[in-house]
Amino acid sequence: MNPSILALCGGVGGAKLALGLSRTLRPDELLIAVNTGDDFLHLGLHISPDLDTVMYTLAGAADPERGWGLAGETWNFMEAIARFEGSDWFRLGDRDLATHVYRTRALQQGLGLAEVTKSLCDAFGIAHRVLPMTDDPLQTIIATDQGDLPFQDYFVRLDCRPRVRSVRFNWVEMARPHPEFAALLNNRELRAVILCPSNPFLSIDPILSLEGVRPGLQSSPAPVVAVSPIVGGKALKGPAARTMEELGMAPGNLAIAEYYRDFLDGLIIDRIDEHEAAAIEKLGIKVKIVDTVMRSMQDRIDLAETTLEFAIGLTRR
Ligand code: FO1
Repeated sequence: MNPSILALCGGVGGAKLALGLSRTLRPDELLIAVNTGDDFLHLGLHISPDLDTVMYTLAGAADPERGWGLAGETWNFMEAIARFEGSDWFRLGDRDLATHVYRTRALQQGLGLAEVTKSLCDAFGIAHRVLPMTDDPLQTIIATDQGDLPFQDYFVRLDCRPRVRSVRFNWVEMARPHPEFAALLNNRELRAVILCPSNPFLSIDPILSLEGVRPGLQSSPAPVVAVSPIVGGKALKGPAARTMEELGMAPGNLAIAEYYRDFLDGLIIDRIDEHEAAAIEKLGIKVKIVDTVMRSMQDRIDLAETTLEFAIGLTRR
């Protein structure tokens, strides 16, 4: 395997584009590096929400309404565990449970997260390479007006209600990007890097914070293109726009472009945000204006094709 396209991805929003990319590129052409800052131990199980979401989405097995978890899920385990106070805020479906049990046991037996993810992908019939950003522990912590919260406590248990003051990544000094991810980032044959439409501060930033990743993006000969998760000043999914406000930024594509400006060559924004294009281009970042809302499978494929064409056509600054 010698992929030439690298995608960085978080959960539900990003996974839609990852699916489009997987329908556009051969398995040997694409590597998807996935955020693991949301991972946590819950009820004794190692949960990797973004890896699960990308995996289930690529397998065509994700629940289409929620975007996370499996379609056709049943919730007997959840109903049973709800008897024990405080155990049911994070919903694990009966079938989904098998993934977490398998992963937890394999990790306990000494396998790395990437190896376990490969076995899970094989079992789900996914030929494309889905890789955790790191095999090492790294935990996204949201500092809020209600104290420091691990990601899932902030996101699911408290439904993003606490005001975000800052975000940090525990153990980032010790964590290393997965060697396959690091090698591709530094490979001169790399043709493009795509930042999927995931939350820049909560889902992409953990990946960028790993040693060598941001410098690698700056010095790579491959163009780097992001698809914005913000449409009309709002996030399509999740709290990205609110997070931006709470972190003191104006929620919009310009602030995202500024945040990525040290390595970004191109930003894809929605037609509704066309008015932002000129200010973004002033930063030296090319803008492509398209429909970024992915409703159908064809939308996912079209956006993936447009993104690849745009990226490969760009020259690095
Ligand atoms: N998201 C929710 O909003 N509520 C849940 O109960 C929930 C359970 C869950 C279980 C397994 C899994 O892989 C993902 C799950 N998610 C749930 C999604 C997840 O917490 C978030 O979408 C991501 O962490 C954000 O990228």
